Parts: sequence; C-alpha cells; structure tokens
Amino acid sequence: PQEIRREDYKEPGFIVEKVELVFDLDRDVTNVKSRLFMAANPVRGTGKGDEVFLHGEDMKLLSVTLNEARLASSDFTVDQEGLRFKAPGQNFIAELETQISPANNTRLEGLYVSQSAFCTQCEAEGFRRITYFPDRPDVMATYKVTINANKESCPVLLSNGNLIDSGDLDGGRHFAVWEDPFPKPSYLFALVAGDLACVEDSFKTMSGRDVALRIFVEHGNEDRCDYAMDSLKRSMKWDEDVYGLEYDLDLFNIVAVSDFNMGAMENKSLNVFNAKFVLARPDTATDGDYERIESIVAHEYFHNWSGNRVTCRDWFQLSLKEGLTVFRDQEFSADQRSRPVQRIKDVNALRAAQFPEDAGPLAHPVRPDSYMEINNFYTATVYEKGAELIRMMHTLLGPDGYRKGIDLYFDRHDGQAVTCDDFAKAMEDANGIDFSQLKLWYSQAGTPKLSWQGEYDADAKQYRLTISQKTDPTPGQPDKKPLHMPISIGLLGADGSDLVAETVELSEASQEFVFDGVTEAPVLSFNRGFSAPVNITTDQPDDELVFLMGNDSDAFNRWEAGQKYATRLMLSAIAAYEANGGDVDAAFADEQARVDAFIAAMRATLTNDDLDKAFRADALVLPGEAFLSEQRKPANPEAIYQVRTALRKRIGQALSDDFANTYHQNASNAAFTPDATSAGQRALRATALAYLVASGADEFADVAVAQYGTADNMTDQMAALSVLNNLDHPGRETALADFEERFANDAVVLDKWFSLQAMSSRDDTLARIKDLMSHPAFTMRNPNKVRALIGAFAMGNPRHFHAKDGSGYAFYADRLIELDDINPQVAARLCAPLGKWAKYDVDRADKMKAELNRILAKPEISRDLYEIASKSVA
Ligand code: HT7
Ligand code: ZN
Repeated sequence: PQEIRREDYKEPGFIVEKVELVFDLDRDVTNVKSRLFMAANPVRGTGKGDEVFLHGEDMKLLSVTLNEARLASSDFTVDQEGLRFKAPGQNFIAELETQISPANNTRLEGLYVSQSAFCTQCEAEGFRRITYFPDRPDVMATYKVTINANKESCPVLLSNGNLIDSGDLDGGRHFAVWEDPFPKPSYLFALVAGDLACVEDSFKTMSGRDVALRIFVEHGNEDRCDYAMDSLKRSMKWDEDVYGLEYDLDLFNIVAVSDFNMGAMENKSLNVFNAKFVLARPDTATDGDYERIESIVAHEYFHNWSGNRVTCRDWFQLSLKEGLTVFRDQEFSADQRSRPVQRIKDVNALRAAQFPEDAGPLAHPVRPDSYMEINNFYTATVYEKGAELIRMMHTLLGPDGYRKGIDLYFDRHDGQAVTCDDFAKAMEDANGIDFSQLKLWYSQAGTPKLSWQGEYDADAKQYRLTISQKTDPTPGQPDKKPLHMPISIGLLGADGSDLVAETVELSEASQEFVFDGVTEAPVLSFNRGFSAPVNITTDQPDDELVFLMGNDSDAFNRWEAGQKYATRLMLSAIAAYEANGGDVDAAFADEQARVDAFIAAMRATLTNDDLDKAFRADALVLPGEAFLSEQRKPANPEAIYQVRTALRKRIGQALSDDFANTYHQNASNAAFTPDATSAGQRALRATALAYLVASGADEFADVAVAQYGTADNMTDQMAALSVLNNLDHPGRETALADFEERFANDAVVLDKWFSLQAMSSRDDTLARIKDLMSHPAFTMRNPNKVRALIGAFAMGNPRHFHAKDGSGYAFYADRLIELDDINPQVAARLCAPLGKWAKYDVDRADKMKAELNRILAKPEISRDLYEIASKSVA
C-alpha cells in the first residue's frame, strides 16, 4: 500500500457546493442516486476538460450523467479508488447512480445494518462506500437527503439537519426528506433508518431558542436513556457558559447502535453512538459507565463547534478537532465532578496508552506526516497527547487569554476547513505571543524525559532549580529539539504549606530557575497537575515522597508521590524476585522498612477524612502491571504480577482493620444515584473490599459473595464479582452463572461478563476464552464482543497474554487473521499489543515477531492491518 504524505497536500481540483441524495433502502441491494452541484476550484485554476476525480470503493456503478447527458462507458474510467471523467464546464451537475449491499457490510464503514436498523459511519472515508464523491474534509457542501424505506421495518427515517417533507409511498414504503443548511464535509453525513424507540426532551439555548433533543434506542431500552439525556443538556449549558458557544439547529438527535467500530460519531445533528455509551440504569451500568457516558456525550456534542462548524483541511490535521475536543470534554468532566480525580484519570489514561505508543514502533507526531490508512491514526497520540498540547496552551495563556484565542479561532474560521497551524495562529494573534517553539509538540514525536536538580542557599534564602529535557529518537525522527512547556512547581515548607507556587516556562535543553525569599530548605513538588506531559527521571528520596503524599496542596501530586513510591518499591522487589529465582517473600526481604513506611503513608491517606473519597480510592490503587512493564526492560510479566499481588496482600493484611472499618462505614442504604460523591463512596468501599480479599483471609471472599448477592446496583455487584473473578472459590462460578443468566439477552451488560473472564489471573483463562468463543452471544462480527473477549485478554491480562510458551500470542494472532476478513479497522486497532516485542526477553520477542510475520503472510491482508503489523515488526 502507498503512503500518503502531509507535504503532498493539494487543494481539490473541483468542489461540490450542493448534494442531493436519494436512498432506496434495502438490506441486500440499496440504490443510491446522487446529484452533485460541482464547480472548478479557482485556487487550482481548473476548468472545462480537466480531470474530475470522485472517490468510490466496493460499489456497483449504474450510471454517470453530466449536465443531464448520460456518459458512455468510454467517457469515464473506474478503478479501485474511484471514478474519473472530464469536466464539461466550470460549473456542472454530476449525477451518479450506485448500488450497495448494507447487510453484507461487515466492515461497518459506509452504510450497514446493525440489528435490524440501517446506519452509516462515514468518518474517515466511509462516504466513498455509499456513492462517488470527493470524499475529503476540505470539500464542504449542503445536503438534501431523501430516504425511501419499508414503513413497517423502518418507521424512523433520519438524516442531518431539518426534516422538510415526509409521506407514504406505494408498496408499503414511505419517505422522509432532510435538509442540512450548514455546509459540511462528507465524513459528517449520516443516515439512520429502523424501528427504534425515541426518548424526547428539550433545551432552551442562551438566546432563548428551544432545541428538541431525541435519543433513539432499541425498543425496551427507553428507561436507560436518562443519564445520556441529562449529560447532553449539561454539555449544552457548559459550552454556552465556558466557551460562549450555542447550538445552531432546532433538533439534536442521538442514535444508539449495537455494532460500531468506535465509541461514537459526531455527525451534524445526528450523533451515532455505540449503545454501551448511551444505555445506563443503576442495575446495568457501573459508576465508570456513567462517567464514560457523560464524557462521550459531551465530547460528541462539543464537536458541533470544534470539528463541525470548523473542520479539518485534511486528515493530518485530525488533532485540530480531536485534541481540542478531548481537552474540552476533560474540562467539562472536571467541572462536573472532582478536578483532581479527573486529572488523575486523564493522566492514567495517557500513561497507559499514549506514552507506550510514543515509545514504540508506532510512535508518530500529534500531526502525523504520513499514513497508509487514516483509520489507524485515531490514536492516543492524536487524541490524548493532542489534548495535552491544548492544555499547555491553556496553562501558558491563562483562562482569559485562552478564551480570547478560542473566540478568534471560531470567528475567523467558522465554516472553514483549516489546519493546526491556523489554530495556533489564532491563539498567537489574540494574545500577541509567539508559539513557534510550542508548535514543535505538533511535529515531534516521543515523550520528553525531564530531570531536575534543586539547591537551597540558606544565606541567600534562595532555591535554584535546574531542569533538563531530552527526547529519545523515534521512528523517522533521530534528532529531537528542546520543547517549550509549562512546569508548575511548589516549594513546601516543613509544615506542609507552600513557600512558593509558580509555573515556569522551560524552553531550553537545560535551564536554571531561581526562587527568592525561600525562608527554609523546601521539598519540591514538581510538574504539579501534570502541567507538561513528560516522564520525570529524577529520584526524589523516599521520605520526601511520603511528605508529599501527606502534605502537597496539589492533590494530583499527592497521588503522584504515592505512585512513585509504590513503583520504586515494586521495581526493586521485581529485580530481587528475578535475582533469587522467583521467591516472592525473599523479594521483599530487604525492603521491609520501605514497605512499612509506604503502608503507614497509605493508612494516613485511607483514614484522612478531609480527603475526597474518590481521591482516596485512586490513591490506594497501586500502579498497574502494564505501567510497571513500561518501566522495565526486559519486562517480566510473571514477576510483575507476583510482586504486585504480594504487595497488595501485605497492604491488605497490615491495614485489614482499617479496610474493614472503611468497608462497613461506607455501606449505603440510599437508592443509587450516579453523582460523583456517591460514586466516590462506592469506589472507596470497593477498594477496601479488594484489599480485604487480597489479604487472603477466607472470610472476606464470603463478604464479596454476599455483596454480589445483595447489591442493588451494578457498581457494587461488579466490585464483588471482579475480586471473586481471580479466586478459586465456589462463589465465583455461582456468581458468574447468575450474571450470565440474568443478562443473557442484554448485549451491553453481557460484555462485562466476557471481559471479566478474559482478564482473570486464573490459570484456566485461555482455555475459558476459547470456550467462550462458542458462546451463543459471542460473534466476531460485533466489535464490542471482540473487544470484550479478545481485546481484554491482550490488553488487560499481561500475564496470560505473555505466557512463556507463546500460547497467548498464537491464539491472538489467529483471531486477528480471522477478523481481518470481517472488519479490518478493528483488526488493525487490536494489533498493537503484539508490536511491543522490544520490551520483552528474546524468547518472547521472537515469538511475538513470528506471529506478526504470520499475520503479514496472510493472503489479501487489508491495508489497515498491513500498516500496523509491518510497522510493528520492523
Ligand atoms: N470523530 C469520531 C471518530 C470515529 C471514527 C473514526 C474512524 C472510524 C470509525 C469512527 N467512529 C468514530 C469520534 C470522535 O472522536 O468523536
Ligand atoms: Zn472526537
């Protein structure tokens, strides 16, 4: 497959001003007629006789008509990429008639069938599977869409914009006509048709307009839409309050579908969602689910401005809309819930997905320079690191300067398709500053490593801080430049108060900052709030970390200090475990004093009632196995698992009374509400239960069994089931069987059951997964099922995925090969875990590479999977 390069960007030769589409919907043969009002592009100087190119893939082309004259087959050419003909003039009307087969569309790109409903997914390049069109985001047109369908099976007919006509047709069919007044790129087109239930509400905008809000779901799910609807209304209000941005149509629709490649899609006024990010009822959804629904509903809604009103010039600019919109949804969640807890969650996600990506074979800049398949670039780097870049702008400019920049960006570019440079320029112009060095974050891949050295001069009452930065080479980028970044710091006095709290701007490879008036030797709190997305290599003494855990006024860094201490402790124990041949008790023998000090600090956090419960729950969770793997080379998954499990056991035993108190004190008889405070209480109680069970005392497994049986909400039930899941306890099978029976017909909830078993630390896990593949509810055609069972195994079960005999790798590669023929996009997204071979010992690395090569040898491998597997094996 060919690489597409950012530097080769050319304006379109011809643009489309208006599109009229007519769909005759049928599961097997859908007829699509399109009328394109086209014009030569003055910027390119094209005109009559020049070649017009329309993208198109996997369709049957029935006819091409230009200015009402049907073309003979010799007047156009069609290949695997699209259709070419000569322009009949500067302005002309092109009419195309195509046939597609939605029921056979297992890729879930373009028009497909989910359950019995028709739906579309056009980002990034799905529209070219519906009709021939210049399917690129810088071609923006208005759309008028007519949908004809069987009235009984498809009573609901939806597209973007406003409904302008509808009525009955012969033969049991009916039609609806939708018109979207806002010019949009083809990736924002959507169509949904099916027998769906509708939940309705409304929102009054800041200028007093009433907007009808509708959520469409499968019949029977109407009572699971309240939280999504409430989240939507809160998002609309927040965008008005914080960004001054108002919704621009009188209708906003959300449709939940079961088969979806990603989380959700921001099609103009017709968002399509993976059902798991809409449906929630206390007995079916956990607090984590509620939280994700809130943030994804907000994310898609925020795209109405950051993505739809102002869109991307080309797909290399994807972070223009995604980085900005992730930052917006993170801030929305921080305002709705606890700001520090939200930051911890976001940084955990960044470290779990983006830092490894930036350190591996698939590393790429926030604004990539080339791709084979754009679907492979919906990555943690484009999304999460892109959001960190916007966050740094926010920190450097302050809230007012940031808002000035945002206002200018939307004023200047409303209705346009623009670049990341245009965004940065608006920020610069509104604030009269220079972001040229900061913009390197767009183009330079890799996570910078920072080290610091502090020196206190008691006589001068001065603290000198030297910060150095270095970024390791990444594929294609051997030399890195120093980056510009804000570093928030605090200098703590012995009583724990801030002697200094400031944000400094690092821009050189090594730079000194001097703080005057520091009256005593301070403890440094570095990179507060994770102000810059970097790794820090300086080791701070244990006692300073304990001090920060108990005193830092920056809650994020209180948590961070605990994570650092725990990581350090576990890394030494892992090294000892390996050195002594796998004796976990011996591994901790030399660490007793440090373990005791750490446990005492954990106890102080657990019992500190001044701290938010959600924060305490987070602060008590040890860094995960995947994170620890990133800190070791070669990573030894068995040693990591054994040491982490042993430390949890020690903490559970040492703090057994405290955890038991916490568990009992945080029981609640009140009816479930999904608010952050109640969720924090449940999270703390779940953490206590997990440690009590980890302590190994049998009585607590019985407590978990009892909790599973009596809980009136899914959060408490899953908390119990997750701890039972790793045990050899009869209660495990009984609870799993009960869960399966209760939710046999509930796809979204049953996925939790598949995932739990895929992530179990028990030795029979892989055999169980193989059995579960023949479960009646499992199918490789549904991405949620594949992610729940197969994806969860590779990403959530490092010990078994990396089994020494290579059985985990072989099983996984078989599934990717099978999946590639069904849904290449999902197959490619799941391939990354095999690409981490360089982190492991030679034996494992060879086995992982052999599987990648086996995948690459697959006949007719997709472009999607080829790109990931070939870059990973290199
Ligand atoms: N902008 C949306 C991305 C998306 C997507 C991309 C490729 C293939 C399928 C997809 N579904 C959704 C989602 C978002 O970031 O809001
Ligand atoms: Zn998005």
